[in-house]
Amino acid sequence: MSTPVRVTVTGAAGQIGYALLFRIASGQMFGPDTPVRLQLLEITPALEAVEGVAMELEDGAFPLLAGIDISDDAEKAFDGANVGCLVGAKPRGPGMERADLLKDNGKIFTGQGRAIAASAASDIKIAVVGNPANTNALIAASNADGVPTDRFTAMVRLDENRAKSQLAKKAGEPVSAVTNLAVWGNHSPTMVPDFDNAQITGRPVTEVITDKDWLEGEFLTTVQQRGKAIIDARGSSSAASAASALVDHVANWCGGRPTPDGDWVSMAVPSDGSYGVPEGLISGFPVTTDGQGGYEIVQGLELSEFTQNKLQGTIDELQQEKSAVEDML
Ligand code: NAX
Repeated sequence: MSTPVRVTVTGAAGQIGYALLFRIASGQMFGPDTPVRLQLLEITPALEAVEGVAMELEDGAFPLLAGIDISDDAEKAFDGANVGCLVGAKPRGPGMERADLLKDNGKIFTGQGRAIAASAASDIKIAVVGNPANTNALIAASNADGVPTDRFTAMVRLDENRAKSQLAKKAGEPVSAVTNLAVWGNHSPTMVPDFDNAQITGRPVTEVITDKDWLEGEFLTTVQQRGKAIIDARGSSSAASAASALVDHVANWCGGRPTPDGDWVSMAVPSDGSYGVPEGLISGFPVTTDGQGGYEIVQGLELSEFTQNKLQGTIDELQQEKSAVEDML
């Protein structure tokens, strides 16, 4: 057996944590031959709850689970970590403005950025889920002196998976037939699922689904509003699907499951200026991954005027979020 991958999961006692940890322990994130050590970070009042989750993990008797550490101290939780899943964040409370949420959660990510720089392994890779995910990733990256910025990513994979499943349903095809689906921009209702470049059974989506009004209307709004629809139906926010998307994100990036040839996946990564996204913003892009920690933004895609306009809207939002937290960068 190889050396265990050390995975820090923040917000480990939360809903997503509960759906995520068992998937990691069972080998779905890093493959069936890679042991994992889980390093769980929670706030002090949630430590007892996280102890309970750890007991259940033990009771799973997972052959790949090499150990579990629990802490409310970020430096300890990131000690020697190879991968960080930054899930923990405060939910938006009643009457709370988005700007307040940005500031409140921003403070969490300045501290965790510093802790990552201080104690994580030199190959650390970070996937941020806690909202507002893109801007939180930017804050963490800005506070992690000495850690290359391209190690900080945010999750838009749930949006990709949601978009794929809507297209598959409409086309009457299995979801595996939908490929090359990028989600551009922010993980928020301004996100842009790119049907211009996506394919179904190897053909352009726009050839298979000729109902342009549906693509530009219902499809887009269903994907953008899916989180709210789930809260309305379930009474709490998406958790298992978010955990599943995070498994996909990390597995493709550094868990030994590279992007298949000719396909791409969506990750929010620091922009290099591609497609007019200002350099440094952490934005959803189509990327190819090697499964070993490398990724590249796919170049040369053509965007329709419709998609280009939507992309500008989500970029504007990312820039506004960045301005609101400028003092934390
Ligand atoms: P929960 O409220 O169930 O869990 C959050 C956990 O984070 C709690 O246990 C809390 O104690 C912990 N926490 C708070 N501050 C912390 C800190 N400083 N250090 C460590 N832990 C801390 O929320 P859950 O449903 O698990 O969602 C977690 C985050 O994911 C939320 O911000 C949510 O908005 C976000 N989401 C992001 C998605 C994405 O696609 N990027 C989709 C799903 C989800 O909505």
